[in-house]
Amino acid sequence: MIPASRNLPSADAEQTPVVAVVMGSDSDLPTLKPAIEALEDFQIKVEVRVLSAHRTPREMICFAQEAEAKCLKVIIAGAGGAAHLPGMIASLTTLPVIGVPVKTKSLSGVDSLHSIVQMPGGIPVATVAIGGGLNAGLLAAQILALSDQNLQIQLVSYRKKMHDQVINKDQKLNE
Ligand code: RP5
Repeated sequence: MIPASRNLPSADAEQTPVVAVVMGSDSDLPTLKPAIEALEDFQIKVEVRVLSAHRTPREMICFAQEAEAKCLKVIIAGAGGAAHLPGMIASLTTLPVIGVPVKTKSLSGVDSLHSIVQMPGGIPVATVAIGGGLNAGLLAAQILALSDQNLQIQLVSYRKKMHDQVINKDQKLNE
């Protein structure tokens, strides 16, 4: 069944976040900030939440269960250490979940990476690199661009800018 909130009038729809950036602790914010900033640069409305799979499990479940009805389209979830937050959220929704392994002091984030990337078959989490907040934001934008031509154009222009920067640097080295 299509949730009633999907039929929002367009003014309200513009105000409704379509991507959620969730982190296990506010200490994860520096890692997730590039995702938030990239999405905002593309004028994508973002909901930012601190929700812990082990410290606030009920709130996390509530968020994941309500995500689709709230018209969210993609969830980015970052956590460190025994980083079960992205997988737990993915188990409660069929929205695409992008996992961001947060770098840790003791194991440099390899623990986070393994926790997030090694999901058993059936419940996928699209995992980016350790500390890969920027790519998580860009991947979320690319998913949204599948049904948003204006966003697709912006992404092409973002890539062109990157391309031109490399060409300029290459030319300068050979001047
Ligand atoms: C995880 O534990 C969080 O995602 C964070 O990366 C890590 C440490 O949390 P704090 O002790 O900084 O709150 O749940």
